[in-house]
Amino acid sequence: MVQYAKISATAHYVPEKKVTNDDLSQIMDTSDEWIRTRTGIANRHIATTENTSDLCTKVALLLLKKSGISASELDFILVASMTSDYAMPSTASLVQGEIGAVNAFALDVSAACSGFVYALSLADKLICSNAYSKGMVIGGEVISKILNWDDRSTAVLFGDGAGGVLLTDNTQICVLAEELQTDGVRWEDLTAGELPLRSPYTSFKKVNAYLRMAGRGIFDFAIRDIPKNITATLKKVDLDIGDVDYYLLHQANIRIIDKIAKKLDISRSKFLTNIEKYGNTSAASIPILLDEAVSEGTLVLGSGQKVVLTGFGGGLTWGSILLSL
Ligand code: B82
Repeated sequence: MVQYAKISATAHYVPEKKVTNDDLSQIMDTSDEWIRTRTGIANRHIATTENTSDLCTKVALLLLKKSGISASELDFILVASMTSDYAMPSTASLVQGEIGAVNAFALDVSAACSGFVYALSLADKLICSNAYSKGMVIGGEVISKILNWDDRSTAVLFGDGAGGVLLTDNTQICVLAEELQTDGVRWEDLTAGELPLRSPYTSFKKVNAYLRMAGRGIFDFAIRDIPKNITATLKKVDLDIGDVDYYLLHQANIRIIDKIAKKLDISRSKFLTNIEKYGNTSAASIPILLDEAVSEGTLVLGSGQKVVLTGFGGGLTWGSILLSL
C-alpha cells in the first residue's frame, strides 16, 4: 500500500529571555514605535545559555511526548538551520544523540528561511518512498549569534527559537501539492557567515560574517514572487486560493504578509501571524506558528483543513506546501 507522510504532532520552544523593543532602545538608537510600525515586531526571545541544538532537542523531546512515539522508533531527523552549533557535526546529529534516536539517520538542511518547507518536502518523499515511516522535521535558529548588534537596521528584526513536526506514515495523502524554487543568481541579497579561504597559499580577504540583507530588493522579491508561487502550488491540484483555510507564511515582516494577502485578494484573517511575539526566527518561524495554531485550536491535526506553508529567504529560496491536515 502507498504510504503518505502525516503530521502527528507539532511542538515549539523559545529561550526564556524575552527582549522587548523598549529593551533594545536601551542598547541602540531605535524605538518601539519605529520597530512596531515597520515590522510588526514587539518582542523576541534571545538565547543566553542554549545553542541551536539545545532548542531543537527541547522540540524533539516535546514531539516524542505529544505523539507517544519512542525515540528508537524514529527513522530520520531533519533539522533546518543556518545557525548550527558547529559546521560539523550537524545539529540533527546532536539532537539524535541527545534524545537517543538510535535507529534514526540525521542531517541538516541549508535553505535559510525556506529551510523548514524544503525539509518537510524532503521528509514527505522519504516516507512516500516506503523506505522510512517515522521522522522529525525541526527548524531551529539562534540568529542572535550571527547578528551585528551594532546595526540597528537588522539587529531588531530577528529572534531565537525552534519548532517542529513529527511525521508518521499514513494511507491518506497529506501533502497535496508543492512548489519549491531557487534563484541562486540572487544569492548576494541575503548572506550570513561567510567562510573565506585562509590557507597559507591564499591572500587574506576581509569578510562580513554577520547577517546582511538588501532590504528593499528582497522585500520586492517577496511581494512579487510569493503570490505567484502560492497560486502555482494550488493550480497543481486545481484548487483556488479561496479553498485554503489558512496561510502560514514565513514571519519576516508584517508588511510583507499584508501585501501578499492584498495581492492575492484573500482576507487578511486567513493569514496567521505571530511575528509580534518572536520577530523573524528564520527556519523556525513556520513550525512555531504551526504549533501555536494547533495549540490554540485554530488548526486541528487530522481535521483535513487545508493549509499552505510558505517559506522565503536566502539563496534566494522560496516555496509552498499545501497540506491537508
Ligand atoms: S525593509 O526593506 O527594511 N522594509 C520594508 C520595505 C523597511 C520598512 C525590510 C524589513 Br524592516 C524586514 C524584512 C524585510 C524583508 O524583505 N525580508 C525578507 C524578504 C524576503 C525573504 C526573507 C526576508 C526576511 O527578512 O527573512 C525588509
